[in-house]
Amino acid sequence: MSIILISDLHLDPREPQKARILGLIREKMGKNCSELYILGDFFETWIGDDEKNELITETITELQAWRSQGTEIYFMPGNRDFLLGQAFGQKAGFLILPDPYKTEFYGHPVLLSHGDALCIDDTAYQAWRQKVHQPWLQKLFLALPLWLRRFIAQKMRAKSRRYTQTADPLQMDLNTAEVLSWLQKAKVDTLIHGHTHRPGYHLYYQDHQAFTRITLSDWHDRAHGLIWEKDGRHYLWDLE
Ligand code: LP5
Ligand code: MN
Repeated sequence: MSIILISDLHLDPREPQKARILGLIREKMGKNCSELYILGDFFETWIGDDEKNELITETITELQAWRSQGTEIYFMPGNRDFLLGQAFGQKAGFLILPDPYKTEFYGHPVLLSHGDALCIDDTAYQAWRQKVHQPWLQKLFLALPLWLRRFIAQKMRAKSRRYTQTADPLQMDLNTAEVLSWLQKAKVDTLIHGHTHRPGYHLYYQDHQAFTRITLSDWHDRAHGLIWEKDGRHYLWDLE
């Protein structure tokens, strides 16, 4: 048995084939997967649980298929789909996790996060994050008609695209001191996150203790994730 972690699929109604890859993974590895963790930015944007399109319907069907194979699904919101709520969680059959979330994989404590809250050097982003996490503003946004929400989300995406093309990549990465502080506070040695689209293992050593930060990849060109085996081995994989 194993646990699978994925993030940053950015499922988009304009690219329906991406949702189908989830089906391929299920056929290949689903039977041995007891838990599937989706660590944010599952959707390109999420403007409310009342949005309807073919991609959303297909995704619900696909996640139900995972569940009927015996996989528990956990979802943590990212910076694109933080408006995803209980209504959709219930339809899709997953549990929504807070960020960060501490759990154990076969006895090994791990901390899970989307990762954006740890990018504290990106002050423009953190200012925006603080604003859009205010409950009153979210309530106001969710009360707008769908066409207007779609329009605003498009504008936000365009602004973000312009910003990320010119901002310093180092400044947009996770801040190491903040990562270590989260890990020490949670009393765990391993952080697993997405968001930066820079997959890899980062090792740190502080106060006579080793820490690992595992970064998941996005699904820009193909499916990626992390497999955590029952015997404690874990590795990043690519689905060709
Ligand atoms: O997402 P990505 O990878 O491109 O970049 C992120 C940061 N950007 C964002 C913004 C999102 O992409 C926008 C998603 C829309 C969600 C759906 C609608 C929800 C509305 C909620 C209202 C309550 O997260 C980017 C980081 C980067 O990661 C790396 O960490 O740098 O941060 C920025 O781009 C900073 C910008 O300053 C963000 C400003 C965008 C909003 C501008 C307002 C436009 C309003 C238009 C109104 C008509
Ligand atoms: Mn993200």
